[in-house]
Formats: sequence, structure tokens, C-alpha cells
Amino acid sequence: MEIRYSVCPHDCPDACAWKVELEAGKVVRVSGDEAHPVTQGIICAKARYYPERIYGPRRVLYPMRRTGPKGSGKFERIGWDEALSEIQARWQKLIETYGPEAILPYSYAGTEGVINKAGMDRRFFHRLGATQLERTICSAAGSLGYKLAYGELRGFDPLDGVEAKLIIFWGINALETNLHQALLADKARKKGAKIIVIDVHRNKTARWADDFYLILPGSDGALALGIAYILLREQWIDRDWLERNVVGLQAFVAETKNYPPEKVARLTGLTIEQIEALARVYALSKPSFIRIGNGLQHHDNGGMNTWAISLLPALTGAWREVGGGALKFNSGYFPLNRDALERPDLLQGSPRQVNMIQLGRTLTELTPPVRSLYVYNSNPAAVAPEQQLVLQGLQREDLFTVVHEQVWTDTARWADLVLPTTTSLEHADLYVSYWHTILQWAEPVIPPLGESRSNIRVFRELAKRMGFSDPCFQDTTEDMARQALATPYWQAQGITLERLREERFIPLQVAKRPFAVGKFATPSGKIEFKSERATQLGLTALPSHRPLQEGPETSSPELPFTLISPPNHFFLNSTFADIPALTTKAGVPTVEIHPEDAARLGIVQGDRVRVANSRGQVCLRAVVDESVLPGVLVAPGVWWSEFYDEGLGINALTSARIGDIGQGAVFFSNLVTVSKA
Ligand SMILES: Nc1nc2c(c(=O)[nH]1)N[C@H]1C(S)=C(S)[C@@H](COP(=O)(O)OP(=O)(O)OC[C@H]3O[C@@H](n4cnc5c(=O)[nH]c(N)nc54)[C@H](O)[C@@H]3O)O[C@H]1N2
Ligand SMILES: Nc1nc2c(c(=O)[nH]1)N[C@H]1C(S)=C(S)[C@@H](COP(=O)(O)OP(=O)(O)OC[C@H]3O[C@@H](n4cnc5c(=O)[nH]c(N)nc54)[C@H](O)[C@@H]3O)O[C@H]1N2
Ligand SMILES: [Mo]
Repeated sequence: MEIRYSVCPHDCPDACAWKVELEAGKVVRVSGDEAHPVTQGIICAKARYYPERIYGPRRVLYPMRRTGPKGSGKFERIGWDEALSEIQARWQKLIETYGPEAILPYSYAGTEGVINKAGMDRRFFHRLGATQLERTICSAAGSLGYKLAYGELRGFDPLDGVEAKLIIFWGINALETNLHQALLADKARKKGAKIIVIDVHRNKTARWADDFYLILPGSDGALALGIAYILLREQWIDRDWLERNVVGLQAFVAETKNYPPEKVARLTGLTIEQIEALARVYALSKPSFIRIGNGLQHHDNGGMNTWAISLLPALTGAWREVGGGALKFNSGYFPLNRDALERPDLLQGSPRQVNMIQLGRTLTELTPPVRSLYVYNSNPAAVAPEQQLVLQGLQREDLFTVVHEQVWTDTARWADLVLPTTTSLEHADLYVSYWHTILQWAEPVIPPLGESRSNIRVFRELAKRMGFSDPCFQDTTEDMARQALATPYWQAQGITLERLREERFIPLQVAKRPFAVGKFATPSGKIEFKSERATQLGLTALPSHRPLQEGPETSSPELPFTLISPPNHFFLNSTFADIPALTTKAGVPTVEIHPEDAARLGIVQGDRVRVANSRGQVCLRAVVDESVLPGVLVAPGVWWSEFYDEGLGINALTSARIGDIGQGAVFFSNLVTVSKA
């Protein structure tokens, strides 16, 4: 038995430190590293199945070439040399005939390892001049909304949150999506803190909280403004702090007059008493913090609503105290030298850009067409909206698709070439978190399985074949880690690769009260209650409630339900949905429906129901429960297509429409009908 250490690479805020047990050179157990200040020996239910992920039957082990029709699943094993030569030959021909924009890279955060997520790949596609991908599928709108207020994406160190006396989980299902935030909140609760959840779904976090506010989708901005109305009416604000730190307050105060409790009750589905109680407990508990989630911003008005919520801790002066304020993301604390990693200077000219959310439209409608798609770190056949269009695109015989994957995903099935990649236990990488503030480094724990090769290695080899001579295309992982760490930012002073190797994880220097003395990265240098930038982005200059394009205020007898499809407890986006032990625990794809709606439609518990709109239809099992409001449906999880009765997944129903700011996704602003199947 041998013990080694690693880091969980998945797209999750917790970025856990792993203890990995090996027997005869094989990984037999993955658990939490007790020494890591945030992980504290605890990891989620998913990661514990890592040995099955590494050694499971779904693992891609060799380069494979398609032999049958697209999507038939017929492939033959080929060598790396052959695979890389084929890519080079086909791309060179495409470039000669159509130019490099005929090629589209498609990736997201399959790994959060800095080097394998966005490094050599970016250099390669910059130099190639390929069509550029706007990577906005996850959190673009909310991140920009938060930045409208504070200018950058940082809050406080979550470890300091244990000092709080009130914690609001707003549009975040922390118990399932940010486990260690829930564990820290529990510590605060033991010291007397109260936990409140504001959500459209009585999820696990809501059931565990002290108080729960079940609101209508897309009504968060109205609720935040309604709370502000009461804080101002009662003078529960920190005048002195506000005077020094914010701009636009007067105009904001006038705007909140449009959000009296009666109106906010109508918009949110809450009672006036509930809104009054929420404002009171928020104002009078100190310190208080709001953990702002990703769920609430997957809407047409997600950027605006995040901005509105972000302003509440400024009104009460919550930032004055340790553990007070807000936490959206902390990516802004990691001062890596991204330019050195990604080398945007290699880009000549300005290739066209396409939004990753609109992959389906891109593959079926864009002219001149994309003729080759290179997918890595993502499973778009499952996760991207307008799934029918995505699949239609992937079926195109004239599209040369390469998928670099660890496992045989839905997307891999449609590829011309499938290339095997290493897992994080088989390659080295540097890890940041978008929530905690600890930098980590992991060495490989086992050799690569089969013939798998890491992202950095494959892009290095492709660069060589394409004749790219810039020395940066020969950089190793270690070279790139050093380049990333060579930054002038004070938070990273003294952090070297050598130290990281020695210590595995190093906390950044983060102020205890980061915004106590205001110096904000906004245009005005203050927290912006009124924002010029917002108007440039197409919003109103002051936060306001805007109805969803597809939501409760626009529903009709033809499309009466707003469908929410948040992450599943047992999967990480679509990752892990291939592990039998986890899919068994997860059961089958379900949809939660309010008892009144179910009764009206003659639907009972466990019925097969058809959820549909103009984009597609999906068969799900009904769960009749007051976990949702009337008119709202919740279908948790992005499953692989084989788990859905008719093969189409939840994203057959979601729109590739772009949200209010940041070109973000509107996964949860979707109207549907439901009927017994
Ligand atoms: N187990 C697990 N963990 C994960 C993931 C996973 O797939 N599985 N995915 C990871 C990724 S990539 C991300 S981005 C994060 C996301 O994690 P979170 O930040 O928790 O976001 P979601 O789970 O998308 O949504 C959170 C909650 O918002 C609710 N919601 C939807 N619409 C609204 C609304 O209009 N208002 C309010 N107040 N609430 C609303 C949803 O019902 C859900 O309960 O989780 C990460 N962690
Ligand atoms: N309906 C609905 N759809 C959603 C969401 C939702 O809540 N509801 N959530 C959205 C959100 S927030 C997000 S972030 C996206 C996430 O969408 P994706 O980024 O596509 O996430 P995953 O489904 O986890 O797919 C990641 C893939 O990367 C692969 N991978 C992991 N490590 C490596 C590596 O080192 N190299 C290579 N080449 N591949 C690797 C994994 O095997 C996995 O198949 O989904 C979005 N889609
Ligand atoms: Mo995400």
C-alpha cells in the first residue's frame, strides 16, 4: 500500500485535495486530504468512485477511427502517428481551401487544471487562426453582474465565513454543488449562525437550512430590490460606510420605491410577511454573508439579478466585518499570468467568434461553415442547449470531428477520430479554485493508462506537425506552471513551483476584510449602485426587475411551465454519469411537479410524462411534490442519452438564446408543456 496526493480536477468550487491509495501500482481508493484546510479529509460521493472512472469499461484507451456511419459506434484502433497525421492532413487541406476559420475548437472546464484547461490549446488555436470560441456556458452573466458592483470577481475567504451569524444561500444548492461551503456553514451554525436558502426548488440545501424561501424563477432581482426597499424604509443601512464606498445611492434609493413589498410578493410568489421577515433578519444579523449561486443567473435576467443581490451587503455595511459580505466567485484572487499561458499575441488578425452555447446553430447555420470540430474538456452532445441542432450538426458527413476524451461520451460517439486522454491522476497540473483561495499542485500518481496523452502533450505534437516554430510550443507542464506563477501580483509573492511541489498547497494572501476600506476596480473606484457600464451592456443604469423571455410572466396555456434543470447530486455536469454505482444511486431522470398541477393533468407519482416545447421533447418520471411552486418544473441532472427513454436529453428542451449580459446561457428560462406519456 502506497499513499500519494492529488487534486480533484473537476469543475466544482471545492477543488478538493485528494489522498490516493495505491496497491500494486493501481489506484484503489480516493479520499480527502486531512491536511488541506478546506478539504479537511472530506470529499463528495462522486469522487470516491474515481477508481471506477479510471479503470472502467468506458475508458478510451487508444486512438480510434470511425469505420461505420456517423454515430454508429463503429471504430477501429489506430496508432497515434496515424491519428495525428490524419488531423494534420485534413486541417491543412481545409486551411488551403477555406482558411483556418473552418476549424472550431470546443472546450470547457472538464479539467480545472490550469495547464490542461487553457494553455497549449489556446496557443495552438491562436497560432492556427481558428474560429474562436466564447466560453460562456457556465457563469458569464452572473460574474459580470457581480463585477458591475465590485469591478472584480472576489469576495472573502470562505474559511472566514464561519464567523458569520447569518448565511444566505441564494440560488445555490451548496450541499450538493459546493459541499465544503455547506460544511463551513454548519460550523458557523454550531456557533449560533442561522442558514437561509432562497431558491426555486426545495432542494437538499433548502431542507437542511433553518429557513427556506421558495420563489418564482427569475424573480431574484425584484426580491433584492424589495429587501433594499425595506432596509431603506427602516434605516437599516450603514450610512457612514455607504458614504465612503459607493456611488449612485440616491438614484438607487429612488428606484427601490418601485419595489414595495406588495409588488415584490406578486413577482416572487412570497408573502409580504415573508419578505419583511427576510429583510429584518438580514439587516439585524451581523456578520452576514450571501453565497451567490450560479443557478439564479442561468436566466434571461441573470446578470441584472446578480448585480442587484450583490449590492445588499454594501447597503448594510456587511463588508466591515470578518465573515461579512458576499461570495460569488473568488477567481479574481488567483493572479496567474494568463497571457504567458495562452499567448494571445500569437493571434494574427481577428478570426470570427462563436458562442459555445450556440454550437447547434453554429454547426447547422453558420456561413461559411465550420468544417472541423475539435472537442476536449467538454461533452457538448449532452450539455449544450438545443440538443437536436447539436446532434444534427454532429451528424454532418462533411464535418471532420475529433474528440479527445477520457471516456466514451455521447459526443465521442459522433466523432471521426477519438483520442484517449489522461486523467488528472496520470498528468501533472497546477490547480486554482473559483471559491477557496488555495493554490495546489499535483504530480502524476500513476502512469497514463493505455495510450492516453494529456491535452498539453497532444497540442504540442499537433503544433510540431503543423510546423509552428515558436519555442513556446515546446514548453513542458513545469515550464508553463513557472510562467503562470511569474506574476507581479502581491497575493502570489513568493509562490514558486518548487515550493508548491514541496508543500502541495499554498494559501494565497487574502485580506480578512477585503472590502472594508473601499478601493474597487470599477470605473468610479467605488461600489456601483448606478452603472454607466451597465447601460453600455444594454441594461438599465440601475438594477431593475425584467421579466424572463420564457418564464412565469410570459407563460401561456400552450406553454404553462417554466423548466429548471439544475445539476444532479451524483454527477458533475455530465461527468460520472457513466459510472453504474452512481447512476444506480441517481435512479432515473425525473421531473418534479407541484401536486395541484399534477392533479389537473391526471399525473401521479412515478408516471411517465412527456415534457415538450418547439425545440424537442423528453420522457421523464414524475415526482409529485411541493418542492416546486405551481407552474414550475425541476428536472435534476444532465444524463447521458442512453438513460432517457427516447434518447433525447434534457437539453433538447433548453434554448441557446443568450442572456442579458456576458453572452451567458439561459438553461433555466425555458417554457414547456407536460403531459402523461
Ligand atoms: N454534484 C454536482 N456538483 C456540481 C455540479 C454538478 O453537476 N453536480 N456542477 C458544478 C458546476 S459546473 C457549477 S456551475 C456549479 C453550479 O452549482 P450552483 O451554484 O449550486 O448552481 P445550480 O446547481 O445550477 O443551481 C442552484 C440552485 O439555483 C436554483 N435556481 C434556478 N433558477 C433560480 C432562480 O431564478 N432563482 C433562484 N433563487 N434560484 C434558482 C436551482 O433550482 C438550484 O437549486 O456546481 C458545480 N458543482
Ligand atoms: N440542462 C443543463 N445543462 C447544463 C447545465 C445545467 O445546469 N443544466 N450546466 C451547464 C454548466 S454550468 C456547465 S459548466 C456545462 C459543463 O459542461 P462540460 O464542460 O461539457 O462538462 P462535463 O459534462 O463534465 O464534460 C467534461 C468532459 O471533459 C472530459 N475531461 C476531463 N478531463 C479532461 C482532460 O484532461 N482532457 C480532455 N481532453 N478531456 C477531459 C470529461 O471526461 C468529460 O466528458 O454544462 C452546462 N449544461
Ligand atoms: Mo458550471
